Amino acid sequence: MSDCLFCKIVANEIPAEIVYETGRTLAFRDVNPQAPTHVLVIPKEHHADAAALAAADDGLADEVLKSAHEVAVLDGVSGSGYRIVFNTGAGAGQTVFHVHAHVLGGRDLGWPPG
Ligand code: DGP
Repeated sequence: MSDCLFCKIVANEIPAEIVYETGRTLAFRDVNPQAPTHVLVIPKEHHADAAALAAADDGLADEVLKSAHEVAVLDGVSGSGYRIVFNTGAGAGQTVFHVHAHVLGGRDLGWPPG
């Protein structure tokens, strides 16, 4: 999508600190980190939110989840515990409508989240 921020990151039109990539996914550091590890994992293909990604039903959601875990391993937080969050819909705080998993770790993570 031409007006999508994260599609522009996939297309290399906007810079990002990329930490992991597969054929169909990309992981890059959040510009406004909320934890020592705060990485966004996206499918390169545009889907607006987690519901749309799930509906695609072609294994892409699995690949995003596997990439999120791989990011936690690469960043050294898989042993201490980490959180994978999909804000889904404006009411849940989603501001960029290209589905993304937040991978958060490296500090104590409270529950419930705000
Ligand atoms: P959400 O609120 O769940 O839609 O999260 C969107 C996240 O995207 C937010 O944590 C900040 C991050 N973000 C917004 N613009 C950019 C950008 O241009 N580059 C990067 N790396 N992250 C961005």
